[in-house]
Formats: sequence, C-alpha cells, structure tokens
Amino acid sequence: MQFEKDFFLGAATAAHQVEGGNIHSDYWAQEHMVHTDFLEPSGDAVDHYHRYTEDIRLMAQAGLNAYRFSIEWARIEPEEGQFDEAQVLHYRDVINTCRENGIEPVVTLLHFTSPKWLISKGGWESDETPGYFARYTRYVMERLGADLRYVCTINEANMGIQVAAIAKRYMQQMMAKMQAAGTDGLAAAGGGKAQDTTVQMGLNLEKMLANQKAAEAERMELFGVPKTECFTSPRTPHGDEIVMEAHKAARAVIRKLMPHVRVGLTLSLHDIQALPGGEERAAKEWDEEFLHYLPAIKDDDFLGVQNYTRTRMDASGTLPVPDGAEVTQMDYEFYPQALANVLRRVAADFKGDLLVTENGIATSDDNRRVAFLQTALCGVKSCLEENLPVKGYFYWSLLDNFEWQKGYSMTFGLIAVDRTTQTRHPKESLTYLGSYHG
Ligand code: GCO
Repeated sequence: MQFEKDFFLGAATAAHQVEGGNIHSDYWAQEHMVHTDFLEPSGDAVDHYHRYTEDIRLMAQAGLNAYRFSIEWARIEPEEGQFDEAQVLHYRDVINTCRENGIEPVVTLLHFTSPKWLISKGGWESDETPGYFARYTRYVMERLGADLRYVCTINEANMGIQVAAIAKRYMQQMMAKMQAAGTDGLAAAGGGKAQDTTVQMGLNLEKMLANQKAAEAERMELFGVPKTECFTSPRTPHGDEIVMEAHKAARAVIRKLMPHVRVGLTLSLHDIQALPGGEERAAKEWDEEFLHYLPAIKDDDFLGVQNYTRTRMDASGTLPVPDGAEVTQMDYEFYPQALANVLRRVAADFKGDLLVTENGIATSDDNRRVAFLQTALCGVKSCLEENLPVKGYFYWSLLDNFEWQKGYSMTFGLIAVDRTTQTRHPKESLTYLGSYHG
C-alpha cells in the first residue's frame, strides 16, 4: 500500500522544539522564570540547529520525500526592526540540504513562538501584530521564497481559542472541587489533574494555576506588560480575529512577491463525535474549531490539518476517554481513525488542497507508533480513493523533542535522541513510514 511518487510523505518539527538556544523568543523568557509553567527549559533542545544535515539525511535514507519545519521569527528579527541576515543563510542551508536529498521543504512562518519584543508590544491581542507579521513575512519571502513551493503562515491558528476554552473548563472543575472540599487549597482539589486534557499541545495546567499570582509580577518585570499575550495564551474573540488578519496579511505578501508559492495555515482539529444528546454542543465546538474560520481561509491554496485524537460529546459536554481505552503519554485516546474522519469533514466545506501537517502519537512503545501509523495511513488512502485532494502526510514528529510546558517527557519522534550526547537513534517507525513511499 504505497502512495504515488508526488505525494508528500514526511515528518514535521517546529524550530523552538528542536533547534535549541532560541534566546530571543517569548518562550525562552517564560521557561526561565522563577514561577515558570514549564517542567524544564528547552535549552539546547535536540540541537537540530547544528544537526539538520544528519536529520534530513536520515529522513531521506528512510524514503521520506518532504520535511515540514518552521522558520523562527525570534532569530530572524531578534529586536524590533532589526533583521539578522545570518539567520536567513541558516534557513537557506536547511532548504538547500532538503533539495539535495530529494526532500520537499514545507515551511511554517510561525509555530507558536514569537520574538519577546512582540509580546512587550501587546502580542497576539494587539492590532499592530498583523503588520509586524507581514513585515517579517516579506523579509523572509524576499530572501527564501524563490526556493519554496509550500508555505504555512501560522501553525494551529485556532490554538488560542482552544486554550481559552480548556483553561475555562479546567478552572471551573478546580473551583467546583475546592468548594466541595470546603477549602481554598489546591491540594484539597486532588492535586489538580484535569479531567479533560485534549488540547493538542503540551500544557501544564496544574502549574499554571498554582503559579498564577506570583507569575504575574514576574511577567510584568520581564515583558513590561501585566498580561502576556503569547500565541498560545487564551485568546479573546478579538485576538482570534487578529490571528486571521495576520494570516491574510502574510498571504497577501506571499502572493504578491512569490505567486508560485502555495499558501495556507494549519488548524488543530479534533474528530468531534456527538453521542445522543450531544449534537448541539458538538456542532458548536466544530464551529469554534473550524467553520468560523472559513471566510478567512476559503481563498487559501491548502489547509494544514493537524489531528491527534477524537473528542466525544454528550449533552453534558466533553466526555472522558472511554473506560479501558488505550491512552497515549499525552493522555489522549489512541484513536488513529480520527484523521480520516477529520479529512472528510473539512473537505465538505474547504475546497482547496489538504495537507496533513501533523498527526502522531506520544508513546514509549514504538510498536504502538507503527500501529498508529498503519491505521492513520490506511485512512488517508481511503480518502484518496474517495478523491479527496490530500497532497501529503507529515508525521509529528521527526525527533523526540521539547513538548512545550511538558518539556522532554513526551516522545512523539520517529527518531530518539540521547540529549547528553545528541546522538540520534532512528526507530523502526521511521523505516515503516518510509516504506509507504512509492
Ligand atoms: C501542536 C504543535 C506541536 C506539538 C504537537 C504535539 O499541535 O501543539 O503544532 O508543536 O508539539 O501537536 O502535541
């Protein structure tokens, strides 16, 4: 069961999660706070900044033909208006290395991290941000755009809204538990494990809640603003619009400068399933997660679909993972069938091409990764048979890497890394994925 030669079969990474030393970014600053929400700082990550040649070669040797990675805004523009040409050369080398290895580079311009200065200026709730993003996009595209064919403007443009919803639900659960316990101690609330942790990124809600007050003062000191509006901070509806404005502004720049480049954004999409009585809630959730973005993205060339699991809803809301179901390290239900369901669902309303820009599993058992891939790819095949315009599949992630607030505890990679020596250990799943290439 192989894909056609021109189907992109690859893996994905994000700059901050793999490169290391992203010192001008908002995440770096937050990782080093005394009252940090992060389990550990990103540090040298997996040193992909220096080892990309080896990593790209490993991909090519396994038979992959595409690599999705991100360009780091905080490296390109470390201070407002000051651009670093040397960093452009770095990414030019990465792109060239891909081409030399027969790998299509698919670039993301913003994958969660922003330059620290942007946050001091109001970040992702400020009306100025789309302009800054468009300027950065212009700088990058003028220099690198001629060598690219696919660009994702923004990764998981809907993440802020999902984080807002999950943070609200979590706080409500905690408050209810505390009230029931008749005390205001978090410990009494059972240590604060969220019942509902299905947001598709590593969040550490327990630490966030415990740190809230002290962190506020520290953020003021670090960023000069009382509330830091990073890309993945809970978004207001206005902030949600700002993200779409930033996307549209970048898209306009790309189309003007490099009309040959196909442009789109990516969305974090759950396979939302309604149980009897949950239809209305499920429809509302799908509208928030996907449908309401259609006016902003309908003219995009492609949509990046990112899926990890399903969400089941009944009249009371989101249901926990079914009893006895297998769960991943992220506490998601093992449910690789979700991907094909989501592809079919978005294809009903979005008429451009579809790229699976992320799909994967955090597990220490690589056999389960192979099993996950087998079902997920079988789903992609059926979508192709139904003539859905799916142009590629990127597994998340190429390497075990920095899973945001959860640090290095989650292993999503096709390649393990011993971070003491930065030695790469390709897993069986890398060979397995490569075997699908025609
Ligand atoms: C996201 C990001 C990735 C994550 C991945 C695993 O979806 O949050 O795009 O950066 O690492 O999804 O949680």
